[in-house]
Amino acid sequence: MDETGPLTEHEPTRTGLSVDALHRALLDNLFYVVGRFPAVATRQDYYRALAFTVRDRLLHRWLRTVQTYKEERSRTVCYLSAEYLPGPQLGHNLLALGIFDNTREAVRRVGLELDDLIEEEAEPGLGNGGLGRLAACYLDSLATLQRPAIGYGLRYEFGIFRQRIDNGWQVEVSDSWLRDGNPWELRRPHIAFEIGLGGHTERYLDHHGHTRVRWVPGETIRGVAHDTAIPGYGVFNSNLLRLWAAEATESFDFGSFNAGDYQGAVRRKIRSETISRVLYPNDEPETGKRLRLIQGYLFVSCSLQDMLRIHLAGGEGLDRFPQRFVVQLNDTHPAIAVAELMRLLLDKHGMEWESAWDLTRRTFAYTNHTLLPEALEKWSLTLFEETLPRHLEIILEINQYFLDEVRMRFPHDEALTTRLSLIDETGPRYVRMAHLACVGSFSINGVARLHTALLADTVLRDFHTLWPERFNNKTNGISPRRFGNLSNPDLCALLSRVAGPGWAADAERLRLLEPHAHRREIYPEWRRIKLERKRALARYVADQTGIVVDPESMFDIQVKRIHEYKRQHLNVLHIIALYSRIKMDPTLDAAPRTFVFGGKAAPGYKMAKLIIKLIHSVGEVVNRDPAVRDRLRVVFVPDFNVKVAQRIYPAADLSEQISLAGMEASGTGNMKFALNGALTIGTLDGANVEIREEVGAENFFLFGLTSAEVQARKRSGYCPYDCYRENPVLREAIDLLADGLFSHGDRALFRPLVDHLLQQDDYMLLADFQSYIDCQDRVDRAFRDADSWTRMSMLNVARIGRFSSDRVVQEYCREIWRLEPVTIRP
Ligand code: CBF
Repeated sequence: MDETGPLTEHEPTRTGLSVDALHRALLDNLFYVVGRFPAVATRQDYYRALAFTVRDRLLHRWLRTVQTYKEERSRTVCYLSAEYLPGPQLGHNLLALGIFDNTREAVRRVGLELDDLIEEEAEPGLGNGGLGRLAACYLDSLATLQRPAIGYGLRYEFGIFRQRIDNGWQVEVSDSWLRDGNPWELRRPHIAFEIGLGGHTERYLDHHGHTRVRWVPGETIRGVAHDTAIPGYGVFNSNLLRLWAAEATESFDFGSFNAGDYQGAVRRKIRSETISRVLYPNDEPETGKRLRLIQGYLFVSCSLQDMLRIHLAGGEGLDRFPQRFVVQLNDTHPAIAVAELMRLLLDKHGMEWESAWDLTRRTFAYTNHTLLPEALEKWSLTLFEETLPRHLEIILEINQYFLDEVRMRFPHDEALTTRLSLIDETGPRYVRMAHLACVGSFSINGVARLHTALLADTVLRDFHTLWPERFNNKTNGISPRRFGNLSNPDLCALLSRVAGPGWAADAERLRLLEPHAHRREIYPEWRRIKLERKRALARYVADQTGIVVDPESMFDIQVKRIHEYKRQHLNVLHIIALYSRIKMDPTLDAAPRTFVFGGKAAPGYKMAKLIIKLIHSVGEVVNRDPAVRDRLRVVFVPDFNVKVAQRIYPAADLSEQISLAGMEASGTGNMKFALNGALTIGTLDGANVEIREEVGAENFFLFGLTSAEVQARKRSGYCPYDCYRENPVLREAIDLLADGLFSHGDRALFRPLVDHLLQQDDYMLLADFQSYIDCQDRVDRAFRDADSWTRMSMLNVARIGRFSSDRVVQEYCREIWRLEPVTIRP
């Protein structure tokens, strides 16, 4: 598929795609950029040289793309996201450029294997989980669909912590992903903006005699752009991910230096740079985190200033800004953008309030990603006032106009006004960022049909009453390139052979596999590929944990953030129940299973950390017990991230999507597993509902309460202890835990967990327990019928195309962004 001829004048080393060109560029870069020569170069040196080789080719495309977008005055979407989890770049970029095979060959010429170089890459962990990964999938799809887009975010020096396991406990280790440098990015010192912090505001009269406001910040910091090219798959378009790093405006304070205060001379620099130093873990209380507020403000302000710069350089007036740019707020983290755009328009560009507000409201669209009340950001008014005094003034003014409008429409409902207010005044005063995002946006969307419906019915109910027309749903999707082609090349080759090529750029074509799902002659190969991936995972698990697992057993996998609502501990209760069943009846006819877990717990989230300990403790007992030897294994794969995920999804037989209905906004792991042929056991939560509709109820293992039933049970006074009392299997499982079987007799270790389940059980594990156990029995029977399982697996793959991020991005483009494709010619 690639050119392989000799290097010609038409094919320069910096852009040529042939094996010769790539080989020569690799050696050139090794010498001239990395500064090493083959005799001493390490794999890391070669990885870097290869990354520079690929980057040259990307830059070539990116420059052409920028030129074309500029000439055509293309409308651009700017995706504002505090998190991105792009995963390793090398493999992905080779795939996009269509030079995987040629590069493999070029690397072989220097005596190395491409896969080993791909392994060398450090992963940019600039996100906590689903939300950041989703942003990365959307950037991939935007470029592939040839839509002009810029992803804006923060260049954290330390990403999400690396997870080590020590005696079954999670230990957080800092993630210095930039230690060896980042060959994919370009630092752009000429694209830098200042932001203010603190200080006070002043009123003055402008030359028209109008009162204006000037913000006199207490300090200023610079954000400097770091750009990474995001190539589309199989097209020439290459978009941009622009991340801001905080720097000091003055690197050195000569006053302090001359006065002999050498530390003081650099203190401000150090403090400024701290701002983009580290990604905050989620699932922790927001209140009081000044640094996090500043982080959000830094990237939002720099991004908006950058957009305005680009727009004005195009020669059009500010009134045309909403025609040229649309800005998507990825959750509430960047919601301060609403106030910041107002500030820039009012205070810097001299606009009047009405025009500025009209322009702002036509610019922003907001995606909500959670129903968890604790994840809906709010900031204390005092903190806001100290940090962003001008923004607080603007927010209060927006609020005044907004609440006046509400009162006009609902004159006798002061309670409604109080609920809708941007300021929470029920106790100490807070700014409600989700409300700011709603008021400032022309579109508000959830990320799965159920989630959007629940948003409109619960968390954002009053906004829905006010503006039903602004609400819409965009069910999440995943990149078939990253989670298909890259993760599971053998399966993808089979898919292309059987269903035909082209599905990677048009996932609906996976449907063409459907008629083949009944052809038994394909089954052995389908199973062989799965077994190969399971073997590879088994090797990895043995290497990471020392635990040997049987690739022929059912791989039952739950990988995601550890959170009570995701209910990893429900999975554990099933393991305990199964364990004790086998102990009681060694002849029990059940398929051998390997339970695989993976995921990080927020460092301050004690219960989630205890769940990790629980998984390890149960694993320790089960894995050691000769009575269940070869029948059950429990493993926890440490440090779950995109790289590890790419190993895990292809190896799964069963995908655990078992959150309490109504809690998971969408989930995207569910889609990645299904694309790789795993069957799902799940509740009617998030996108599971739609996945089940697509793949067919008969190819999905459903259990548990619906979200309506959950609400009804809670209303009628849910008593978990009743479930415990009435169900002997459940009682036995919980008692074993409480009595210390899995904690060397220590009855205190899991006490908080047991107490919480028996007394409170917010996430209703006990209510769903029996239904889960019964469903797992159905899974067991189904798995033992290998042909039927294979057919179900194939049907899952054939019908999962709707969950491609390309489909979602097309919907965003059509229904929110009004964005057309722009073809870039080579
Ligand atoms: O929408 C993407 C994902 O976002 C989350 O991870 C989030 O951080 N709010 C949700 O928890 C997921 O359900 C969702 O798929």
